Amino acid sequence: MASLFKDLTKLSAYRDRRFPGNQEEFEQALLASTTVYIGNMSFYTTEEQVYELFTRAGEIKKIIMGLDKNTKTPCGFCFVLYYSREDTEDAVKFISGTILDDRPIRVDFDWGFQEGRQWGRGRSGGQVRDEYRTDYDPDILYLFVGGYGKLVQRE
Ligand code: GTA
Repeated sequence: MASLFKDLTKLSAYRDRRFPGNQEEFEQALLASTTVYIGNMSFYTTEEQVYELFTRAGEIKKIIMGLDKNTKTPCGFCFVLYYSREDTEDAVKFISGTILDDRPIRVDFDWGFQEGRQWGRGRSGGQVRDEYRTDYDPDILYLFVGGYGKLVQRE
């Protein structure tokens, strides 16, 4: 099947500042990659739930849950590694925007998983984006400790 993702501008709006290469190498990695990033997940979504949804796009090689680097608990993102590029593109095309645990998830091409990328990079341990969040999320209780937004999801 011909790729629908030849236009680089449609590949991903995200640029990983820690990618070890230039912009061209980053774009080439995105075009060839069989890894997707999933964002806007509930902190309570399990690896089994991710498997059940993402296996609809194709056979999964590995799932890596994103974890808060301090608490070592899920913090709202994960990586899914497929065997084939076609399945990777199908995950972005058909699964992005669907609801998982009451949240519309975002599926993005990723340049490839490396050890260390499973940890949130925010100063409070979770994701950077959560520290800038101003909108109210009924599933999340905001506590402000030491000037940085610390997020705790309600039981
Ligand atoms: N493929 O969209 C993504 C994506 N995101 C958002 C994170 N990852 C992603 N991968 C893909 N697509 O491995 C990956 C990261 C890492 C892991 C955790 O998830 O590569 P993180 O979310 O904690 O940290 O990553 P990241 O990605 O470094 O943060 P982000 O959002 O890009 O922030 C970059 C810079 O912008 C920072 O300097 C931050 O201070 C600033 N920033 C971010 N959001 C805002 C905002 N709302 N307002 C102002 N500045 C902001």
